[in-house]
Amino acid sequence: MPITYTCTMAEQASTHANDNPAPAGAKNRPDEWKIEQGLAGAKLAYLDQTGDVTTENPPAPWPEMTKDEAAIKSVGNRDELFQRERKGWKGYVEWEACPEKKAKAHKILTSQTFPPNPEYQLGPIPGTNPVLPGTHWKQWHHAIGGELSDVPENSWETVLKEKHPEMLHLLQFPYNGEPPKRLVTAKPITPNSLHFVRNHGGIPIIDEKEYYFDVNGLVADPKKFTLDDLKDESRFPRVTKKVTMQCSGTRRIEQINVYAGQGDELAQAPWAEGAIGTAEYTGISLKKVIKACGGLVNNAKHLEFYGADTYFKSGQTMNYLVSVPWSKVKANEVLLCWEMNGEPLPAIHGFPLRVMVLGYIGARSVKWLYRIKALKDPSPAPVQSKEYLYFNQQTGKHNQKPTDGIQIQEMPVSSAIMSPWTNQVVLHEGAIHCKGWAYSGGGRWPERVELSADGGFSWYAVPLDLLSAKHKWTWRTWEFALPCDVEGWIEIVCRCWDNSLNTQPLNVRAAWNWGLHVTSSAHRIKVYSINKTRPRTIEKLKAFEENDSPLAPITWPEEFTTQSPEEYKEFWEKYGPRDVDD
Ligand SMILES: Nc1nc2c(c(=O)[nH]1)N[C@H]1C(S)=C(S)[C@@H](COP(=O)(O)O)O[C@H]1N2
Ligand SMILES: [Mo]
Repeated sequence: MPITYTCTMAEQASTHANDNPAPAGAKNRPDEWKIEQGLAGAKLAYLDQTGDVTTENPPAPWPEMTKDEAAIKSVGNRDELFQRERKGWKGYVEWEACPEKKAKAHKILTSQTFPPNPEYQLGPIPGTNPVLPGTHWKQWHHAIGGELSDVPENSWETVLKEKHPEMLHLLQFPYNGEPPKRLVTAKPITPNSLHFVRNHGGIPIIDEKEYYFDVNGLVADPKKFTLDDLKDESRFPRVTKKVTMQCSGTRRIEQINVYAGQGDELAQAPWAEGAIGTAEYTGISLKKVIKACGGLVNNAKHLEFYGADTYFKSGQTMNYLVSVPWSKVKANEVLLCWEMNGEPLPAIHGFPLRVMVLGYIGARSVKWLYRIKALKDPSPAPVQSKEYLYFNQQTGKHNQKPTDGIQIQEMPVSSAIMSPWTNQVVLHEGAIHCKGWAYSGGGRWPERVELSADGGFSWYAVPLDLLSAKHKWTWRTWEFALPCDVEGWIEIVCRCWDNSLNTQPLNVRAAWNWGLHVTSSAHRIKVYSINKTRPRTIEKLKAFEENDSPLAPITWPEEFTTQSPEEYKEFWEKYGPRDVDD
């Protein structure tokens, strides 16, 4: 029987609501049942139980859209204020060296209101691709104008040009996208077009010939470097390394599915398991560049990296700044790279030069690098000091301070199942074929991957022949036929042990945190198992076929008689009636 879907479940639900308007005088909202059941959490009042009487405080409405045109005009000509900084650097505005310019941008951003973040944590996630549009991020760029005017549109053009047509676009702008599950682990090395992308702003388009970056701050001899300088092998030995980069937001959707976090669509993009990728990078060790600048002075211990994109936070504009400790650089674990899988870096991945910090969260691997500054302390800039923090569960909106969070650097051990998918019906012959990845940060690597078909009580180790090759800085992809005798809903769980014998917490709750970072708990999927080696199942499957009745969706009731009256009668005769007489 062919199935034609005409509308989504959410659409059906809303159609029904419109069909049945509330009777006149009724106090219930049309979606009262959903609200009471927590299915429209953003509409719930909060309860204040601190007084004698409990009060209900409905959620605040978003402020009215206002715009103080005069105030904005008083800032001056935006095309002049925020004009191109450097010849051949499209979409780059320097904020960090220009406090006055920052103040003017702040005035523009605070003289008007912008639309809210879409509610996608306490309500349904849109079924579109792009999933989220990034409306206010686009509007912020347009509001600043000048060099940022057409950055959102240019960014999307670059996505269409450089990324695989099958990418799942989580956020259109700033662009955030991951490959579909079947392509995440299709190869141990991720093709460039399928590598996930995590952007906090637009994509600067930089002319290689006009490119240079500065090294300054606490170095003996501050210098500028062009790409040709770095490529001069008599000065800098070239290195090529296979590296897995993982965003600390990977698998965030599992945290969102249990409890909502802060909800900024950029900061908390609802990543699935694809915000991880592996590529072969070519470049040089940053340590040699620091040496070429005479080394660090005055007890410098950290290196701050500046990316040429513009990031907006709390009404402020800034460049993308983070830092790593010198100890990491000294160990030759921080590279400056211009090639990805044998090709020049794609624009979207940082052309012409990016930092690669081996074994750290992706956030430290700054793209479109234009400055390196040596500092005594870690970067005080917002991305380093106020984001990428790992809070404990008692810390959140109501009480958090950045210093309550651990700044995330090395990623812990993690893994994920790419096939089958949660809620999928799997017809098998006693083993469910599973595929996935496993990774550990900090230069550790997966030694063992284990799967459980019973929610994590018993575990099977994936035979080593079914794991991809071991490398210090990379993930291992794996596949395994997981023995499964039972039928019905089962929970498949995957966990990894790294070479230090670290493993993963067993439940999302154990590691849930307000920033929704580092979802490193064992990956759990619910699968409906149909084991075709069982005689009754074989028989039943024939009946499904004869009756042209589908196995999926699993929620469809069987449309045929599953037992004959004779068989039914025979059963009671043999085993006695339901209730005994004495
Ligand atoms: N300049 C700049 N560098 C950046 C970012 C950014 O937004 N701007 N995002 C960071 C984050 S959070 C991650 S996970 C990685 C993603 O790198 P990719 O887009 O090449 O996969 O880049 C990092 N470097
Ligand atoms: Mo990230």
